[in-house]
Amino acid sequence: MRITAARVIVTCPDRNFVTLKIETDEGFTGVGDATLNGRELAVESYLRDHVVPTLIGRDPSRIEDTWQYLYKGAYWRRGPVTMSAISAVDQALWDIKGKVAGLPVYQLLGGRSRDGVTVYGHANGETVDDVLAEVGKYVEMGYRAVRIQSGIPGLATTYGVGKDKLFYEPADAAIPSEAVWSTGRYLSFVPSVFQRVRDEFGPHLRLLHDVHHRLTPIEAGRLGKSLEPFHLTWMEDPVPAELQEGFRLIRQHTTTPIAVGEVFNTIWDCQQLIQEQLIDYIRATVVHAGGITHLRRIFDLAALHHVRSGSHGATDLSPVCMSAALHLDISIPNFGLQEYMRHTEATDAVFPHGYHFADGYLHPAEQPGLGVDIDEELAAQYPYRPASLPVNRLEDGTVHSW
Ligand code: EZ4
Ligand code: CO
Repeated sequence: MRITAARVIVTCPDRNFVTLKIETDEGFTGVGDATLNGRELAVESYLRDHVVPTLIGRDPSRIEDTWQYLYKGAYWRRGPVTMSAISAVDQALWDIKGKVAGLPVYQLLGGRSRDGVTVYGHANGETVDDVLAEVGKYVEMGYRAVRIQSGIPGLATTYGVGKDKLFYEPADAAIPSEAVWSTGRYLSFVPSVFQRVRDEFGPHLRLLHDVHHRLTPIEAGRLGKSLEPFHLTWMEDPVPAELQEGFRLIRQHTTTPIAVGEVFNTIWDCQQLIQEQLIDYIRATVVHAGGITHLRRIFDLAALHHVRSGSHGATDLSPVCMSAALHLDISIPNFGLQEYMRHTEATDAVFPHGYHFADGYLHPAEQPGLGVDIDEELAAQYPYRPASLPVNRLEDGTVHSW
């Protein structure tokens, strides 16, 4: 079998998505997500201008070889643009392999290790009362785990707290909007939010919180310690993670579990974090970390060191990525938790998929391959709209990290 064509499709059904579709001479097709929030067109060009011409005539069954060819052959290794592009090819080839075999991809990965993929939803609110109402809705829908984000008194807006509920989208303007951040106000307020959630929902609902890289290690240690009475499942992205050994300091100060890695794109970004057991959950996901082939390698390293998976699953990861993630989640031995921010109806219509939510779990598609496709005619009705993630500043105007 040979690859005869590959197309990069950019569409904006309520947000931008980049999708690769590969065709073969035997009629099998495969899809891969290549969306990089706020930098979509860079990946589109990388694929269209540099990758697609090398795919034509290639044997689609050679997944590992194609991965190595694209990773090593480019000379310039790693980085989110490169790795999202490689990921898209990898997903599409796994999709094709599954269709050829007549099996869902999770069967090719060793079959089920569990009955369902436990997911968490996002309960966001401007006030704690709003947050409590949102948590109630998720509990009602059957969720077993909920991420808690609240507006902070004295701050006009807070990243992670959106107006939309089930599908919050932080990329809101062509030129980045700007927000003001105060670590002091944040650190003194957050424990009171969790106190109210535990008072109302009891000890058994799994709770999470995302710090979005905004603290220093010692501040993160203080936050983790102050949240210990509320026994979170995880505290996410407490500090920027370029400095992997920085996590040692957080570890010395708190037993609150740590999750990190939604911005990681290779195993080299988390090798030390995993090998020194400085984290509990690795949040790398299929689209940004080199596809099923590379992410499985990360999860295998994690399994050796008692680290479990906790893949990113916000709305900017398309239903194609979510489909691929679920095949990995259901099959690996060290699955932890999967983020699941639902997509809008328009997005779901452009990407018909076979996975479904029931009773707090997502279940991967049972169709051969990934069990997801792109409706190209519908996609063409939603042209690209420039949208960037916002920039964060301290009260004195200093640019601060997410
Ligand atoms: O900021 O997906 O855990 N989820 C998150 C998300 C990310 C966006 C970035 O594109 O942190 O809201
Ligand atoms: Co996050």
